[in-house]
Formats: sequence, C-alpha cells, structure tokens
Amino acid sequence: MSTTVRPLVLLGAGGHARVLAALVRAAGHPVLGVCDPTLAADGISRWSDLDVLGDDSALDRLPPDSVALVLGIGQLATGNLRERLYSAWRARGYDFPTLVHPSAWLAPGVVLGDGVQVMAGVVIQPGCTIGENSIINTRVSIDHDCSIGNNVHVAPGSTLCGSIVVEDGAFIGAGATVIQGLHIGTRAMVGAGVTLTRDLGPRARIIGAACHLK
Ligand code: JB3
Repeated sequence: MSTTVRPLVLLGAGGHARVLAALVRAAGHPVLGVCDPTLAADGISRWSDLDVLGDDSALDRLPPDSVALVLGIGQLATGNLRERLYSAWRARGYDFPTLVHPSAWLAPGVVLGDGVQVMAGVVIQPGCTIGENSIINTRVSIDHDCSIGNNVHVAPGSTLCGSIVVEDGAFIGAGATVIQGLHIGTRAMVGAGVTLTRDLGPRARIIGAACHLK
C-alpha cells in the first residue's frame, strides 16, 4: 500500500473526480491541481476549487518524485480507460496512493493495494483484500474474508457478504447484493440492484429487472 506526502494531481474532472476532490479535502491531503483535456481545451483555469494544470502533458514538468496521482476517471460496466491510464502512468513511475475517506471503517488488517479508492461511509470487515486501482464506492459494505481483485468497481450502496472472491476488472452495480461464498469471474458484471445467489463466470453479465416510469 502506497502512502505519500507528495502533493496530489487529480486526473479527470467528471463525476468520479468530484467525489475524489471532496475525499482528499476531507482527508487533508495537499492537492496541486487537476489535469483534464476538456477543461484545458476550453481554457478553464479553476475547477472544484482546484487549479487546472492543463491536459496530461502538464505532467511533463511534474516528475514522479514531485507529485503523486489520483485517478479521477471511474470504471463503468464497459470501457477500460481507467485501467489503461493507471497502467500507463505507473509505467512512467508515478505513484497512485491509496485513498480512504475519513468516514469509512476498515477492520484492522484489511489490505488495500496501490491506487485503491475507498469512499465515504464504506465498511470493510476483517480478512479482506482489495486489489490495485479498485474503487469501493460510497456506502459499500464488504463483509469478512472477501478477496477483491485489481481494477474492480464496487458501485455505491452494494453489499458483499462474507468470503466472496471478485476477480480482476469485475463490476458490481449500485445496490447489488452478493450472498456469501460466491465467485465472480474476471470482467463479469452484476447489474444494479441484483441479488446474486450463484457464481458468475468470466465476462458473464447478470442484469436485474428495471422499472421505467414516465
Ligand atoms: O457511479 C458513480 C458513483 N459514479 C460514476 C463514475 C464511477 O463513472 C459517475 O456517475 C460517472 O458515470 C463516471 O464518472 P467519470 O468517470 O468521472 O466520467 P465523466 O463524468 O464522464 O468524466 C470523465 C472525465 O475524464 C472528463 O472530465 C474527461 O475530460 C476526463 N478524461 C477523459 N480522458 C481524461 C482523459 N482526463 C485525463 N486527465 N486524461 C485522459 O486521458
């Protein structure tokens, strides 16, 4: 788990980045500014009370020993921009410190990989491991002895009961419930609100009934 006293640079300025900007402020981490191609192209100099440093080429003048990075791009059910940017900037020597909101509760001994982002109100119980670059989003509950892989997104309000294995790149949608002891394969997707009661293979998808009201 990487911790740092170097100032942080936030990559991205969308919804996920706004939540992270609030997290780093609540946790008291120093932030140098934000890099975002859209803000840079629009000539915007301030965003969310942070200086806009430019697009990612601004990092050319901020070497890895002077700053650490916060990946402000979320992981949705499809697309792998978050994963690609994480690998690319790691390869150039930048650290992505683990971030934990002060209102989260983690049992002693929980292991968090580099770049893990634990949002407000999360509970993680004993014996859990969270892999690199994974997002444990707002008010998620992860019970005992779960093993979460790399580049996983557990979306807001979902509940993982004990002894669950979630493989790399999987996505657990908002408000989903996964009962104890299940295995969720690589890049599998559990839809929002689903109650999962069986294992899910690699890249398998399960989507619940959606209600569309006009
Ligand atoms: O589900 C929740 C709670 N949050 C969602 C999150 C996980 O994913 C949220 O509601 C959104 O659906 C989504 O948030 P995200 O990833 O922030 O997406 P969006 O709001 O579209 O913003 C993406 C930002 O990334 C934009 O500001 C883009 O300009 C920026 N961006 C795109 N490519 C980039 C790059 N920024 C940098 N620094 N570098 C890039 O290569």
